[in-house]
Amino acid sequence: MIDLPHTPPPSPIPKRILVSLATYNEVDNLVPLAEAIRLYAPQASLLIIDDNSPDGTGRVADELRARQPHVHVIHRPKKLGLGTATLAAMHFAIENGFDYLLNLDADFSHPPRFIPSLLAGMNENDVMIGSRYVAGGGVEGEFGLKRKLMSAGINWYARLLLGLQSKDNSGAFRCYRVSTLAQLDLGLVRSRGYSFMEEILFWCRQAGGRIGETPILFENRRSGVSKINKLEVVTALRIILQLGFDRFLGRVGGRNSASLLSGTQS
Ligand SMILES: Nc1nc2c(ncn2[C@@H]2O[C@H](COP(=O)(O)OP(=O)(O)O)[C@@H](O)[C@H]2O)c(=O)[nH]1
Ligand SMILES: [Mg+2]
Repeated sequence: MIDLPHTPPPSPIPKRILVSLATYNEVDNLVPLAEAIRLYAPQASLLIIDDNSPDGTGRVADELRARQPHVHVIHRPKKLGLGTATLAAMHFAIENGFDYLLNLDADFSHPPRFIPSLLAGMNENDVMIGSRYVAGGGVEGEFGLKRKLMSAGINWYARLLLGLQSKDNSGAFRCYRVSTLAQLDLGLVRSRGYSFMEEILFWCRQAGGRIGETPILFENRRSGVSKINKLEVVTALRIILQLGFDRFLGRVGGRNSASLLSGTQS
C-alpha cells in the first residue's frame, strides 16, 4: 500500500471583522470600552462614528486612532442620529471589504464579553442579535418600569407591523454579515434615529437573511446620559407604522438617505 503524505485539513480563512461604535457624548466610556473590545475581539478593527460631540469624544477618538492603527474614525459635523451613524458604519464595512460588522452602544450597556457568542452564531446566521429577550438573556441592575414598558411595547409593535420573528428588535448589539448588507438597497432606509434597528432587520429579512439571537445581559450605561427623547420615540413609532402600512400594501420603498451620510474620515 502506498503511504500518502498527510495533508492537513484546510484551516478556515479568518474573517475580517469591523466593530462599530456610534458616539455622542461618550467621553468617559470610549477608551475603556475600546480596551474591553480589544480583549474579546483582538483581531477586529474598530470604527468610531462621532457627531461632533460637545464633550470632546471626537478628540479622544482621534487620540486612540493616533496610537492604534486598527482604529478608524468618522467625524460628522453635527448630531445626525444613531440610524445614519450605523448606516455610515455599514457603508464603511462594505467599501473596505470586511466580512462581519459588529455594533455595540458606546456606553457599556452591551458588555463586550458577549462578542464571542455573537460571532459564533454567524456560522448559521446572517445577522446575530445580542438579545435581552431569549432564554438566559435579561437586564442587570435597575431598569425603570417606563423603559421596560417602552422596550416591550416597541418590540411588540415592530413584530406586528414588520413581521419580525426575532424577540429583541430594538437593541443595537448585533453582528451583520457584510455580504448580506451589500445586497440591500441602503438608500431605501427611512430611519435616521432609533427605528433604524427595527427597520434594518426588516430589510435583511426581505433579502432572505437568516436572523439569530444569543442571550446577553444588558447593563445600565456606565457614564453620561441617554440621548433618547420623546421626539425620537414618536418618530420611531411613525416610521415603523408607515413601513408596516407600505408592507401591507406591497409598496416598500422610500426616500434616499445618502445625503445624510456625509462626514470626514480620519
Ligand atoms: N454618532 C451618533 N451616536 C449617537 C447618536 N444618538 C445616540 N448615539 C449613540 O448611540 C448609542 C445609544 O444611545 P443611548 O443614548 O445610550 O440610547 P439608549 O441606550 O436607548 O438610552 C450610544 O453609543 C450613543 O452615544 C447620534 O445622533 N449620533
Ligand atoms: Mg444606552
